[in-house]
Amino acid sequence: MEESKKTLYSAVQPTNSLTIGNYIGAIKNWVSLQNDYNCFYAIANMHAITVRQNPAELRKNTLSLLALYIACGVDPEKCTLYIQSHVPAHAELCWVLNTFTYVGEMERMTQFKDKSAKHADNINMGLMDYPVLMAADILLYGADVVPVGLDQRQHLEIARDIAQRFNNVYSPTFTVPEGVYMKHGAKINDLLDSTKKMSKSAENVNGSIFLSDDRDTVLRKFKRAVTDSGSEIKYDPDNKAGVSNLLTIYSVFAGKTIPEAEKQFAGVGYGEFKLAVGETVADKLAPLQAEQARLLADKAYLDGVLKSGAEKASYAARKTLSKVYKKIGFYQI
Ligand code: ATP
Ligand code: LTN
Repeated sequence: MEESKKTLYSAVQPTNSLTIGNYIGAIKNWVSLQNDYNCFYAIANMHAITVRQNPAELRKNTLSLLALYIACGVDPEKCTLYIQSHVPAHAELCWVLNTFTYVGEMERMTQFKDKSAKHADNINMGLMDYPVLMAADILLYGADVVPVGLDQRQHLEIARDIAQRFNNVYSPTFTVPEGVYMKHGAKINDLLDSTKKMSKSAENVNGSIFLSDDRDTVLRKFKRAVTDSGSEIKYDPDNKAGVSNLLTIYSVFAGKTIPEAEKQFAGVGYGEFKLAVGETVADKLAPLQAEQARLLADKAYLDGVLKSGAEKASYAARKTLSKVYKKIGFYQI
């Protein structure tokens, strides 16, 4: 761990299988940033239980997600990879930060409103407190930057507000984090409804490409993807949302810029274009899936990564928490 490097924090919830939206909006950037920052990448299982989970599935998804991080190129030698619940300081700081957060502002959070509508039978306190736990995650490690998809921007803003509020009441304690959003790809949309973000818990699985999808499934889903009534393959998110979404996906998976992709598909029909996007994505997913499976077969290795990750994370988190406890007047022995 080099002291001169800035700190980066991010996490994904171990719910369902990840989509290419999660990959493009989050994990892919983690890999490119890991050499320049002191990185903490967590598996947010405490966030996951804000929506009811099947215990066996949650356990399985947790290890799968770790294997996926590594298969995608996140290097456990360079980064701290750990499970959120292995570091109790997250829950402890969350409690303190709760007293710096207003009920009204939590009720106004878009994700809370969306998830409350979707899970009307279980609008629990954790769902409402989700952004405060996320603030605790970030602030515990003094993160300077947080790479996430655009859907998390509101949560990041609240984390900044909470940090500033605390710093103003006491003295500078928390680093105020910056969100890092990609120019293209921070919001990959549903293949069947370009107004919605692609989500791993979408009702219609045909709108999402899962990283675990096999080749035929990938090709079939792209074949059905919505385009528009025109015929030109041009990046124009306002007027050609479906085509622009496919161009973004293609450019990321093919390692090309959007103008390069536009040039390549000039004069090509939508059918052929969608097949090319599907094939490019499927070609990239196959080795990733194979590597994930290889890693999952080596549980001792994965457990070792988690153990050392939890130790490193706990050490950093404890330091912040003890500073906070001192400032707020908790008697320490
Ligand atoms: P869920 O549907 O279960 O709420 P999700 O697909 O939104 O899950 P998260 O675990 O909430 O996934 O998000 C993990 C990361 O992926 C976050 O950084 C989030 O911003 C990013 N992300 C999620 N969906 C997209 C998307 N469609 N486009 C770009 N980034 C995304
Ligand atoms: N809420 C995030 C996952 C998450 C996270 C974090 C992201 C939990 N804690 C801290 C960045 C920083 C999501 O993507 N749904």
